[in-house]
Amino acid sequence: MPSLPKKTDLVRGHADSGMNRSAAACYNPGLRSYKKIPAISMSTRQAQFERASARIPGGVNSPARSFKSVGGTPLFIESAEGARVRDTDGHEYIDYVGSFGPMIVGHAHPDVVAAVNRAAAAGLSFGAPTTRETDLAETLCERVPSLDMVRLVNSGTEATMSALRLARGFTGRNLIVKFAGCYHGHVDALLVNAGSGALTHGTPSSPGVPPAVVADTLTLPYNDVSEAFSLFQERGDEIACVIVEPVAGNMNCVPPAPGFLEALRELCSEHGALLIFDEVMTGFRVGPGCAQERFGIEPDLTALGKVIGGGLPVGAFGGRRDIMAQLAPLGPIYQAGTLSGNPLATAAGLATLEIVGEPGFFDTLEARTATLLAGLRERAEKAGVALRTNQVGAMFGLFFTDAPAVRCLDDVTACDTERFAAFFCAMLEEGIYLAPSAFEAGFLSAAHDDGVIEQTLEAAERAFARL
Ligand code: KE4
Repeated sequence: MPSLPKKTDLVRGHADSGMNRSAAACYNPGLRSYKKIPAISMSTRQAQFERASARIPGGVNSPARSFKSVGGTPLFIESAEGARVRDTDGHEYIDYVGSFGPMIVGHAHPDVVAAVNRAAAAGLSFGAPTTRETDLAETLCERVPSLDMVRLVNSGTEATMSALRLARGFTGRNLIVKFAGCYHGHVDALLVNAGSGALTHGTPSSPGVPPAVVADTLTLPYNDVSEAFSLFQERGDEIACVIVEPVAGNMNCVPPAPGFLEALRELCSEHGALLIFDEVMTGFRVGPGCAQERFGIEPDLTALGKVIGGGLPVGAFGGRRDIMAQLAPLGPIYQAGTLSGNPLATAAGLATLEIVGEPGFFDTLEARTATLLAGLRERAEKAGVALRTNQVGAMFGLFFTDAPAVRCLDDVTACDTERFAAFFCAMLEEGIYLAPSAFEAGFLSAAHDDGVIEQTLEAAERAFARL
């Protein structure tokens, strides 16, 4: 076992490593401009990354946080508030990652923190039902059009994995249909042509997944109705379910083409397959009733996560009562979880959903997102940089391409990911933290006010000039 650096070594290392990397911008929100400070030694971050990497594969607990595809060392976050995160070097960044979606009301929102503190003081976990779980279940069923019943779990992956099992058990069929570039968590059966980290690291189909497990997983191009139609014509009576991100957010942000979701709904109904909307990312991100309300499509099952936990581990899956009634202990299809419906996580989720339920919440966020993207396009054009943007609600995508549109995985992979990496690094040095991958969507929060958007655009002007 190699001798691991002791904490004291690391601290000393920081002090005298002399390892200076590029100057990191540091800005004081009060100053409306950035104050370049002398080159900051990057060794703190580097030392922390090396320490983490000694015990955690790749130094991260999720590949999406790695800076592998954009270069450099991940930020280690010390704290966050509103629209900003602060790293362990004391640098502040305007944050467009938002924990990859959950932090839509802003970091450390006082109402959410207070709700979690109150819950914590009453006990952390009981392994028994609590009324707060019922409160959350009722809230989700009231707001999400297709939900008659819902089961709470601890992550989006658990939600999609359970929904798949339920669909296969309910229909007695095995075939699953998914779409290239869509990511539904690291479920074995769905790690085929997956998006997000699986795409960023160029391993859309992960080793360790036995061929037999994915033999029943069929992948179609996103937004391609004719391919879906042909598959159903050929094998419709074998298909248990179609699982789709109603707005793809894991090959960066790709909206559904007009008629795409409607076609999937019709095909599933016609052939007795279940339509599963994976709304882990779009849930309470693209509107108060999720994507299914925005697009007027009722899936048979829905997977949720992220926002419904407000930053704590909550996932959920739900849908038609006749399907959900097949779940243990009511029915024979098994699913379980020690911490499912956890008291703190449900407190954070309920407090968050209360805020996003306020009148106009999503209209304001959608308008601000549009303002941000219009400003970015304008400044990119001024700098002679080919930039396309996609937006649905308060999620967006940036694509360095002069193609007329970005509608599927092939369009996304044809974009200039090198230029994205350069833009990411330039923006980071200007104090703006984008998702560290050309295949991840960006997210606004309620704390991204007009001043934050303006600061972002000023930073982008400088960053585009450096590309
Ligand atoms: P989790 O198991 O990470 O909570 O959720 C999996 C999942 C399922 N479905 C969709 C549509 C998702 O976007 C996700 C997770 N999204 C990624 C971001 N692209 C989470 C970030 C990460 O993996 O660290």
